[in-house]
Amino acid sequence: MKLINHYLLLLPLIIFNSCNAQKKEKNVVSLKDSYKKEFYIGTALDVNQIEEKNAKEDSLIKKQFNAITAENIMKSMFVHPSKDKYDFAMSDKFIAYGEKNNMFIHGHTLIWHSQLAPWMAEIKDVAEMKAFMKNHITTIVSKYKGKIDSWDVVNEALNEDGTLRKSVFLNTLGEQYLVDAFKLAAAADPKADLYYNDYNNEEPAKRKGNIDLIKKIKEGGGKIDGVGIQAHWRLESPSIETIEESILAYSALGLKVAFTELDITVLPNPWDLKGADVNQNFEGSAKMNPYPDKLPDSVQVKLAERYASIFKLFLKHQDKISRVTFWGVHDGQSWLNDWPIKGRTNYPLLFDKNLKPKKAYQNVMKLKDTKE
Ligand code: 9MR
Repeated sequence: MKLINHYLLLLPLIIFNSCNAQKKEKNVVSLKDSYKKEFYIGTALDVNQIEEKNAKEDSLIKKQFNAITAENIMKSMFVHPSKDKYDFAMSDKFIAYGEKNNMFIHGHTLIWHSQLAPWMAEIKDVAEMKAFMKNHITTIVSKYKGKIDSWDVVNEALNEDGTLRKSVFLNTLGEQYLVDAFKLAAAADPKADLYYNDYNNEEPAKRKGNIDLIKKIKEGGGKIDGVGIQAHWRLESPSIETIEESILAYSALGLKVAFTELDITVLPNPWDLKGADVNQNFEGSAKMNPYPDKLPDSVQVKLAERYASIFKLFLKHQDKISRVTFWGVHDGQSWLNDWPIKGRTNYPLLFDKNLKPKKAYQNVMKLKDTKE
């Protein structure tokens, strides 16, 4: 009897606790849920992630992100390794992953001077290059028609001064290759959003070149829907003002703006060092790899503040921004551990190598009212 009485006394507390737990569970939000009204939150996936090799990573990806880009496997050297051979085994898995998880699927990339199959780099003849472009773009875009939501049709066609980069495409077809690429992609899937994607295209000179390029594509009759600013950024640069000017300038052309490969390096860049010899070998240099074991709190805070000011700007212009994609899920997989110097330990993303959310994650989440 006594026991039952005790239980009755405790009952309100038990009910209160369980309601609270439920409430807490409801409030456990993610990046994708917090930003669902503003823009997609994406990540780049490597082969192991596409193949769901690590259950913990997989559940983090599904919980936090609603858009995916293949970090490497859709590049031409992988999907079109020889003239008469396409290999879609991995890209089919990538698409299946996105479909299964109701994710926005971005295609990266159709026409890029880098990671080309060796046979493509050898094309010198105009007719042969035209035939290549038609076959390559039409085959890939048609195969995933209605499945891939947006494409990087052309990637990194500009030099830093805004002029057109010399490439096998420019050398054979001249600047018309840009218009042709967008026309071919639109013909193969009229509903997919078509993007031009580049790095440093928020910087004034390159931005101006990018604007001219977009105008050329439009004047030539190509359909272009958006511009991808890759956003491989640093703690101190580019400035928020420069990024804002770019969002405004590109959207003034009627284009969507996507941040397609966001990460922020916290490591020194040897090319910033006065008098540093570019050809010097920095591998294994302690000065160039200052945080091999742990990121000091002071830098962690700087990174978090940098992410907060960037996302504050993104929120301000959310009506112009379609997607913000991080270039990787966690620090351990980032390409920045190997560039521009191999074998360093970098900390550019929101999750650390053990998949723990960093202070930068908390800051990005804090900007949103997470109780909605
Ligand atoms: O992250 C990618 C890395 O694994 C590859 O080795 C590299 C090869 O060029 O490409 C990296 O991704 C690049 C992207 O495809 C285009 N923009 C720059 C990215 C970082 O280099």
